[in-house]
Amino acid sequence: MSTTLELISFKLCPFVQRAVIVLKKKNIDFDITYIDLGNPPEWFKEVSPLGQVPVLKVDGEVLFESSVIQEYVDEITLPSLQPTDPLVKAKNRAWISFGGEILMALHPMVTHKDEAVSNEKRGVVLQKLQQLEAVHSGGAYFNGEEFTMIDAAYAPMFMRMDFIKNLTGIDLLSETPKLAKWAENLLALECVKASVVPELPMMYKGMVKHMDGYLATLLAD
Ligand SMILES: N[C@@H](CCC(=O)N[C@@H](CS)C(=O)NCC(=O)O)C(=O)O
Repeated sequence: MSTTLELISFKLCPFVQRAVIVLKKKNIDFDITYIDLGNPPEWFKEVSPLGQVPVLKVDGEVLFESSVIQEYVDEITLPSLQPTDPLVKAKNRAWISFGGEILMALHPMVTHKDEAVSNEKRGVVLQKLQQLEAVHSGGAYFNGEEFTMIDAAYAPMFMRMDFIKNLTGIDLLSETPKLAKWAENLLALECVKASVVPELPMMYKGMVKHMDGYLATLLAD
């Protein structure tokens, strides 16, 4: 493939990780440029329409939004990670978007200083996980025994839930056995393990400490 791909990343970002998993799964060569979202460089403000990562530069052209990047990366190489049935594919897209909402509730659960607000967000996360459990196939992956795009989209969320469990003892998947098994399967995959920097668990803990929210009070040390 002669197309040049450059992914603009922030090491802690789960949305960037969605794109990286697809790139790794499909063995596509790409460059990665890390920025500090707390202090983004001027060039990033010009390049990223929403000021967000991920951004994928394709021969200099800008793509943004993790799901769009995932789909583009999938479409330029075979075999596709998308389900072939258009209805299944469309429903998966909707549930991928739903996963973004869970991630959005997870962040304030981790970082909010107020215990009541953090617990309320935990309730939102748990309720959404129940909804997800209800539509999961019960197989190794979301749709069954085959890894598809939606699996790449959810793995970063499960990785963060695993960090939270290890750091605080809060097991968000204890009431959703299908999701717990799915998470275990995803986190064991090479394309998932290789999608983050090795120091991510330490960085995540550092972020929890730095944000100094309610969850920081639950850290083991
Ligand atoms: N809907 C976007 C969400 C991306 C997103 O929220 N990225 C965060 C980092 S994890 C970000 O860039 N935040 C900076 C900001 O919003 O100013 C996607 O799926 O790509």
